[in-house]
Amino acid sequence: MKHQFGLFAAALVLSTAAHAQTKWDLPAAYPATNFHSVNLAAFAADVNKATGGKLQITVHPGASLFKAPEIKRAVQGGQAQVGEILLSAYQNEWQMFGADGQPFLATSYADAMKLYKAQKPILEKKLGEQGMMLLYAVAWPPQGIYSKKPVNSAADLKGSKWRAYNPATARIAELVGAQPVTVQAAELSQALATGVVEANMTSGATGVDSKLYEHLKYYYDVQAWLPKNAVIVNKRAFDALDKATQDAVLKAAADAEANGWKASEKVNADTLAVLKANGMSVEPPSATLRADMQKVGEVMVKEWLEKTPEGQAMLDAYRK
Ligand code: PCA
Repeated sequence: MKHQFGLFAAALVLSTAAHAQTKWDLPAAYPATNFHSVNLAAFAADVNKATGGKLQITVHPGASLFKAPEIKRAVQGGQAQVGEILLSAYQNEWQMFGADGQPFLATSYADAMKLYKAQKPILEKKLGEQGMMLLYAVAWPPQGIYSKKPVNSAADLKGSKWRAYNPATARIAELVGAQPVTVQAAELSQALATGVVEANMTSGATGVDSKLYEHLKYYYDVQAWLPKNAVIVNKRAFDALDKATQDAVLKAAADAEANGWKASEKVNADTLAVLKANGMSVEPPSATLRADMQKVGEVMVKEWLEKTPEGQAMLDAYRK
C-alpha cells in the first residue's frame, strides 16, 4: 500500500513537472520602444522558445509594474522573479553599484566593456549575498548634456534646474552649482512640460524616448560615461527551475548581453541623428566645457574611491 502510494505520488510529480509552466514577471523602467526593453522582449521570447513554453517571462516596461527605484527590492523579495535595474541608481546602497556612473572613468564602448569585466565579479558576489544573480548587463549610450540655453562652460549651468537620475548625476549638479531634482525616465517628459527641468545629462536614446528636443534645444556630446542596465534574477526562483530551463535562461541571457551592446552602439548613432532632425543643435562640447566637466569627474572619482573599499583594486583590474 505504502509502495503503491509512493508510485502514485511519483507519477503525479512527474506529470505535473512535464506540464508545469512557470511564469515570471520582469519589471523594467524604460519605454517598450527603448532598445533595452526591445532586448528584454527578445530575451523573453528566446527563453520561451528554448524551453518549449515551460518558462514564460512577461516583460512589464515603462515602470508599469514597479517604479525604477523599487525594482531591485521587488526581485530580492520575490514580488518579481526577474527585473531590469539601472545599477548606478543604487550607488547609495553600495558604492560599487555606481562605478559605471562616475564621469570619465570609461567613455567608449570598449572601455565600458572593460570596466564591466572588472566590476562583474564584485557585482555577482554582492548580488549573491542579497539572494540574487546577475543575468546580463548592457551599457546605455554615452552621456551628454542637454540644455535649454547654450552651454559654453560649466558656469553656464549655474542655477539651472537639473534633472538627476542617480546619485552621481545629482552630485554633478552640486559641483556645477545647478539645482538637482531627481526625475525618473518615465516621468521626464512630464517634468519638462511643466518646466521643472532645464538641463540634464543622459543619452541620445533617452533624449529620443522622452522627446527632449521639444523643450531643450542644445545637446553637447560629452561622452562622459556609459551607465549600465542589469537584468537580475531572484536566486530562489532560479533554483526552482530544472537544469535544462536554467541553462536556457543563461544561454538567452548571454545572447541578450551580446545583442544589447551591439544595439546600444547603433542606437547611439541613430538617436543623435534623430535629435538633429528634430531641430536640436548636436555638437561636441567646447574645450572649456570639456575641461570643466573633466574636473568635476576628477573630484567625483576621488570622492568615490574614498567611500569604496574595493574601488582601487577594481580600477587597477580595469586599467590593466
Ligand atoms: N538613460 C537613463 C539612464 C541613462 C540613460 O541614458 C535615464 O536618463 O534615466
